[in-house]
Amino acid sequence: MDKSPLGTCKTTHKQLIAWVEKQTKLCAPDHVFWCDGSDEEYGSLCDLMVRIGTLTRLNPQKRPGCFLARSHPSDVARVEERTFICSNTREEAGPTNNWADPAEMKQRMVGMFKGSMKGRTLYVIPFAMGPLESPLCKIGIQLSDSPYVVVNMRIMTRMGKAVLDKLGADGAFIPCMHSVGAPLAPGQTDVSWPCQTNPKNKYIVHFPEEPSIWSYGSGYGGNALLGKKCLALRIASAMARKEGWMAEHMLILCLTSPRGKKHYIAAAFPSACGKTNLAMMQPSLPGWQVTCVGDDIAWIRIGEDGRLWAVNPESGFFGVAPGTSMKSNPNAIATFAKNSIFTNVALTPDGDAWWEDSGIPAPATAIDWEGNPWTPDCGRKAAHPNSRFTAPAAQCPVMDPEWQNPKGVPLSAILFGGRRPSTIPLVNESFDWEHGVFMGSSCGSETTSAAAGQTGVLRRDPFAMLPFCGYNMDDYFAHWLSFAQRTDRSKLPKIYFVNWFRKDASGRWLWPGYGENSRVLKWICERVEGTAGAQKTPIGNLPTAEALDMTGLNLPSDSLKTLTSVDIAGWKKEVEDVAANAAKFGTHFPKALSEQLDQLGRRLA
Ligand code: SAT
Ligand code: MN
Repeated sequence: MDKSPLGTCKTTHKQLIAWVEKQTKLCAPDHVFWCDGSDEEYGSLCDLMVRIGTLTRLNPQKRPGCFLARSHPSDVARVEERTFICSNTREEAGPTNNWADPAEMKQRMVGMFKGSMKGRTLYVIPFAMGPLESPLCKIGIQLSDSPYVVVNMRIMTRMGKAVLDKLGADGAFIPCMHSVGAPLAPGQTDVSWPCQTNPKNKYIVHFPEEPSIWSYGSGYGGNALLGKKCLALRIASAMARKEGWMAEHMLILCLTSPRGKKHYIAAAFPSACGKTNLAMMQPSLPGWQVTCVGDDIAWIRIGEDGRLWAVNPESGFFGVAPGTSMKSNPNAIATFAKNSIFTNVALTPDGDAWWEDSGIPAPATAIDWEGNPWTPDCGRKAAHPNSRFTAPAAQCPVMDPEWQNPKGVPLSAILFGGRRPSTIPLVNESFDWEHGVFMGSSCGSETTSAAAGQTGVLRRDPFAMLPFCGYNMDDYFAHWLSFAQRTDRSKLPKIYFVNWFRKDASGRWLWPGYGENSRVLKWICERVEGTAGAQKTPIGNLPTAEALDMTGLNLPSDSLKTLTSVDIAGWKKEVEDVAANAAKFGTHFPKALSEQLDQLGRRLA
């Protein structure tokens, strides 16, 4: 067999070449393919995957350039119990991360990767997180035996030749190892979605000290597209702490008023809580406009002017399909109309993608996400609840003109939120930075299908970073608090807690959400400008009845009252729950946050 490298990409980077050679010996693939990131390469890899059954081409009349992938039924979400932060000590990983001794884990990983790519091709994927000219840009090289990963990385990151060019002969890169863990014996026929089917054999491992990433056994989403959660959040958060910036699980949007005034807002919500919908929302308020900078990750640093500036390190969207409709997110619908990859959605008889709550009536028959015949009355979902679209950001009709600005965009406000059916008001403004950091630290949400495990139970997810913080969460809180000393605090964005998911006693939504959330964003921007009214309450500043623009929305006045008042009894319980959760943190949980909790308790008494 000819084992000379495939692909056209060239590098003079000796250390990179040596590393690829070393890992090739370890993984023993049949071929090595250096990815250049070109259209041709993308197209031929998609063709290859159509031939081997990994992808199904969707009807080009309906969805040009689009494909459907069906994963193995055991490989549908991130696996948090199998995710490890291997810092030098357990203490550095902190009480909320799985820790393993780095030397032992490295040895185990080397053992698992030995021969893991037999019968397959090892793809060398050079990728950049952040615009290449940005001071925050980080380069990774992912080695993967999954062509599905290559084409998804091409959409989600800046990938290929330009990255090797930027790296030059001696630039720094973060090594990212990935194998689906399914070597082929000679003559063995492949399956359409190779992976390790036993969850115990999956490993998503981070070595923040090196730094490096080793992911084994899964081909799905955040487990396998290593630029995203692994590099841009877990590894980056650890780097950011050392270097004085922040890597956050946040969307970034710009709200423009009818008079043309712009405010950039970053918002942290746990996975599958509507970040993508908010990031590219179509405001219901006439004349107001939302433009999108990013939908999942924000890298934030202090600019020369003392303000916080945010960059989206990604270049695509990996969004949840079910629930995405013309009503919930018309701009996403336009974004994935072409050149997109759908994973674990249903296939209609006319060759299109379909999912629950798409606003499109269910087809009379379909092929479900597992590849089985499906009818609307069969009692099963056609699409997996965590089925996804991968779509290029550049195709979003409302991308902000500054979305690739290497400097980023200046933040006026930061939002935290989650799915909270009771107690938490529609919007709550923090009194100051420390109170805002406390809000972020007590963030909680009902669990969703984005992670394996039970859904619909309240889980505290501080800053929506619990699964994504690459170091001790106590130190992470302290890092956030430190920004009040790192810059002039009057330059810091104002912090808010929002909740679109409040329900009444009979379980009905109290707030219509989606485009109507622009009313809340408008109030926030007017607060930043100092023109909107608020009432000071024990929990924070809430909008007064007149301050929220409710024109054109027929919301029962009872609902508005519930959404904007303080449920004292509920909040007392909330304080107890937050206190119980704070007790789970470690020995260096910042005193400033315990004080915030005490003060809140006293204000409610
Ligand atoms: O981590 S994924 O990229 O699979 C999606 C998410 O959980 O936000
Ligand atoms: Mn996310």
